[in-house]
This record gives sequence, C-alpha cells and structure tokens, in this order.
Amino acid sequence: MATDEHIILKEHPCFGPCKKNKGRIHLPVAPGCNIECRFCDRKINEDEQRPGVTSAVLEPEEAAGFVELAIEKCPEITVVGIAGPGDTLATDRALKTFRLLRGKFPKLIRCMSTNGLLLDEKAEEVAELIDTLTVTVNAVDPEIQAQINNKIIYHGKIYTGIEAAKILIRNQLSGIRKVAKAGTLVKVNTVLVPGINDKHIEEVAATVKAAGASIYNIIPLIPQNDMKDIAAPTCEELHRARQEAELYINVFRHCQHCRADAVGVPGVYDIGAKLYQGRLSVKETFSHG
Ligand code: CLF
Ligand code: SF4
Repeated sequence: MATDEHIILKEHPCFGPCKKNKGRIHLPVAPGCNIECRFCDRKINEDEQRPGVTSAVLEPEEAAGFVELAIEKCPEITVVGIAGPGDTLATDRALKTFRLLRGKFPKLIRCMSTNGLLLDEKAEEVAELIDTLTVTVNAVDPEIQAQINNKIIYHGKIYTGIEAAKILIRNQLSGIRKVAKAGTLVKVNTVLVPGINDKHIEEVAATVKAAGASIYNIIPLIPQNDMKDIAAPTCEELHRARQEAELYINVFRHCQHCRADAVGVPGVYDIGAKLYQGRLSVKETFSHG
C-alpha cells in the first residue's frame, strides 16, 4: 500500500534523515529461509522449532497484542516491521500478520524485509500490504552472487552456484520493479564482503536504482559461518563503498543492525528482550532490516 512518501521520510527511522525519536517494533513471525547465504549462521530452516528449544517465533494471531503493548511502552513507535528471523516470503506468515494488523493500527507504517527470492511472484500482495520494503541484494552479477550464496530452494528444488544466483537476481530485480511501480518505497541492503563484492557496489547501486529502489544501505560483513575467515570491512572501506553508491542513489548511513525481535528506537533503546521475554532464541546474525 502506498503511503505518502513525504510522511514516510519524516516518520520512518530507516528512511530519510537520521531520527532519534522514531521507533519500530519488529514482529518475529517469519521462521525458516529459502536461501543459504554463506555469512549466515542459520542454515535453511534451522531456526524452526527444534527439540529442546522452548522459545518459538510469534504466531501471526499474537502480533496485535504485542503491537498494543509496545506502543504503550514506546510511544515513539511509528513502524511495524517484519524482518525475520528467516525470510518473510518463505512462508505466508508475514503477509498473514500484516493482513491481520491492517485496519487495527492505521497510523503505523508497515515495513518488511526479504531476500527477494519470491518477490517477483508475490509482488502484488506485497505492494497491497506493505508501505516500505527492504530487499537484500548482495550482487547483480551471478559470478559474484554465487560466491556469497551456497544454494536456494525454489519451488521445491535445490539450485546451486551460478544457476541459483541467476534465479535469485532475476527475481529480486523483477520484484523490485513491480513493487516500486505500485508505489511501495523500496530500500536495498547490501552486505559488503571485502574481496568479493566490494568492487561491485557501484553496479549494484545503479542497477537497483534503475529498478525503482529509492534508498541504499550498505551493511558491513559480520565474519561468521563460511565467511568467518574474511575480515570485516574497515571504516575506510565502508565509507568508500557508500561514497561510490551515493553517485547513483540516496544512501542510508544510520543502520543499527537490528535483530528480528527489536523493539524501540534504533540506536537509542531496545525493549525487545523484555517484551518478548526472550522467546526468540535464534543466534544474532545478519539483520534483514
Ligand atoms: Fe525494521 Fe528494516 Fe523496516 Fe527499519 S530496521 S524492517 S527498514 S523498520 Fe533500520 Fe534496523 Fe538498519 Fe533495518 S536500523 S537493521 S535498516
Ligand atoms: Fe536467509 Fe537471511 Fe540467513 Fe541469508 S542471511 S540465509 S536470507 S536468514
């Protein structure tokens, strides 16, 4: 759903200028993922309920109660977002949650993030329900993408290497085009991986801008899992990448790497652990915001 862009830039903590008085609640309703990024500690579907782990993700039907509680405790909240802990489109739980919330909290901006594998086919529904969407695009060249991602599961089939990369990139860009055209504001996140996509940032920025994205967020790699031996980018490398991207698209520089259960004002305070009482027990990893 397209909300006035001017209102979003003024009210959303992650779009427009830096704001220390606007907050968001993330609803951790989306378990499981359909791709396998090499820097991610959670393998496909690993964070679905496991024996011995008592905590669980939220049920879509529980979401409204938590939003009410959160607004009471944090009046700065302007955004209700779903950012994982897996991919929001890998199951129908995120979109179901937004359907249930729609109408109940008309003033809140609805925000979602996705890896974009299923964005092309779900674009219409996404655009109908979501005001601001983030898509993580780590490369637009399949040769580079194939070094960042191990595999994808697409319509029940596993793809690897260049073949997987081509499907992912095609669906991300086509999805962005459709959703942006329908009026949803699109932000693109890229994880900066030194030695792999650090010379590729200009091309990603220009390509996603041409597809309709309006803001770009470069996130430094957290070295873990298959990428644990790659050094995180230095401040200079991050700065350079942002300057290169800025030639093509507005760059967001205040990202706080929020967890999928973050609640509060990014970078100022967080009551997520208290609100959800630690029920989400996934490892801290790359944020999907
Ligand atoms: Fe959440 Fe992301 Fe929406 Fe913001 S976070 S889904 S766009 S409401 Fe924001 Fe957090 Fe950075 Fe994300 S600071 S990780 S950019
Ligand atoms: Fe999935 Fe996100 Fe992990 Fe990538 S980083 S494998 S998209 S959960």
